[in-house]
Amino acid sequence: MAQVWLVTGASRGLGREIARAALEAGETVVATARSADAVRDACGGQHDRLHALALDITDAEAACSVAAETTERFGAIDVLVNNAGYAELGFFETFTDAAVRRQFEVNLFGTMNVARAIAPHMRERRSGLIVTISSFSGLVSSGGGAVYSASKFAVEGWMEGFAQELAPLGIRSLLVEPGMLRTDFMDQKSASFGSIHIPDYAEAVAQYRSFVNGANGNQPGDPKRLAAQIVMLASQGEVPSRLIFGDDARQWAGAKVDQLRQEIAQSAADRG
Ligand code: NJP
Repeated sequence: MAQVWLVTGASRGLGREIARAALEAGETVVATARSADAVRDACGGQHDRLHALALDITDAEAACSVAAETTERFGAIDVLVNNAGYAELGFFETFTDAAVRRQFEVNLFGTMNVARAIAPHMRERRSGLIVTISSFSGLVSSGGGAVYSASKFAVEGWMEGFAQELAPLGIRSLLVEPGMLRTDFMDQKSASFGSIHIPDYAEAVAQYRSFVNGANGNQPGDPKRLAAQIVMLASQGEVPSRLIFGDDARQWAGAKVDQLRQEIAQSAADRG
């Protein structure tokens, strides 16, 4: 029997590919983004198993309405893909407080809003899968990515614990850490950049901006491949707790683990 998927951020990028891949696999897909029309256009027009709804994930009430509408219409939500997100790119001190808060409002609190709206329906049925699109930047941070990483580290910490709370109730969780994917993520359509000019950082910021401009559209990761892998994993009884997607993500994550091991050993040695 077809499963019911609910995907956030399905108007573009990875969310669109996940919605399309789930449709191709025969599932019923409730695909959302801030404009339902944009979602419909992105995911294949008038497909009879596609239901496009407007959802700004920062609106907790709207998330509850989408969850209620979906369960009333289809009886269940089998798979939630908490995918919507964006990046504030640049050096920390070049961001206003409002920009940093906006980053958390979407990537952390928005993602929590959707999980909070849907988890009760999954708990009631003692069944469901929550796929959370985090990032390699949720495991590793670097200059220029401090604010985005802070929001994704928070997603990792929240979901790593929440997954353990859900597991005894029959709800499975998958945290996904993609490397750099060819989507709109680094484009001005999606990304925001620090607006405060600080001469001490000017040269480094200029270099960072030119890295982002060069990388935009040339990222190594194929969102279609990741989408196919997520749909395949969701069809299995057991899902891993993490999917680290792409050679780049696996290298960065591995280097972080090596560095932590060295620091743990050094800390033990320093204790004497
Ligand atoms: O980005 P993009 P991706 N409420 O810009 C939606 C993570 N990630 O597909 O603007 C509801 O093509 C937006 O919809 P709208 C990344 O952090 C990426 O790459 O309303 N939706 C659009 O559909 C994010 O969590 C890379 O039309 C909101 C979508 O989000 C996920 O992958 C690497 C919204 C963004 O599409 C998907 O990003 C990585 C809101 N308030 C992790 N704000 C990468 N691409 O390199 C935005 O490690 N959206």
